Amino acid sequence: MKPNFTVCVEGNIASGKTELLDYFKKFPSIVEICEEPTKQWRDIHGHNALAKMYEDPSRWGAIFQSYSQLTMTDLHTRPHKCQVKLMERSLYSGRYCFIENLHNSKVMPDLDYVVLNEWFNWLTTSQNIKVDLIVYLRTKPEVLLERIKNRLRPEEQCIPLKYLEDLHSLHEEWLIQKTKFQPPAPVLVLDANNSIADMYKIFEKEKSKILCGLA
Ligand code: DGT
Repeated sequence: MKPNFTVCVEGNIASGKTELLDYFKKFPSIVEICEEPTKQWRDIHGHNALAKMYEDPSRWGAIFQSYSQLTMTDLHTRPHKCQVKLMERSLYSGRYCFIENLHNSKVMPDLDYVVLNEWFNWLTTSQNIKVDLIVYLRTKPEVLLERIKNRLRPEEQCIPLKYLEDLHSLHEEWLIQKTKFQPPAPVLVLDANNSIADMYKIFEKEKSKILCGLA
């Protein structure tokens, strides 16, 4: 057993990452939960960067991704409080899924893309961004759209199916096909199309793998 084990939960928008983190809150002596810093993204000195990014991604996409990289790096580099650090997403999904998608869809100019990429390369090589396991919550885009409609987060109500399909393809290319980008750690794939009750059963079954045999 490595003394400090970092697990990143990855998956498209509304794939159930929060439910997985909630399930593992019942092991507080073993697991430290690092939620995605969406609160910071919604209120940076009074500005809602997340809402701006959805309203006008060509204007605000790069600055949003820049702030997202900063806040994720902060989470990655915080010293471990427990043996397992369980993180919601990572610097990697920001770069390989979200930044890549903004650029592929011609919303992000080449210059913004290459500068963000330079930052990403520097951060991942010079900082302690260690990942030991990725848990991929694999979900059909149609299922995600239904969940997004039902949870009624104001920023997300404009999300079309195409956006979820594009992000889905990028998660698949990165974590399943492993073509353009390599995952930074082994990948455990969970079928996340199920109801919350069934997802909890899956988390129970897989908990030992996710916690490196500690529970
Ligand atoms: P969950 O628990 O699986 O339902 O997870 P969510 O949907 O609460 O969390 P997540 O990470 O999929 O995204 C929260 C919101 O932030 C969602 O509207 C997508 C957006 N978001 C997260 N990371 C990025 C990013 O790097 N770039 C962009 N453009 N948006 C992002």
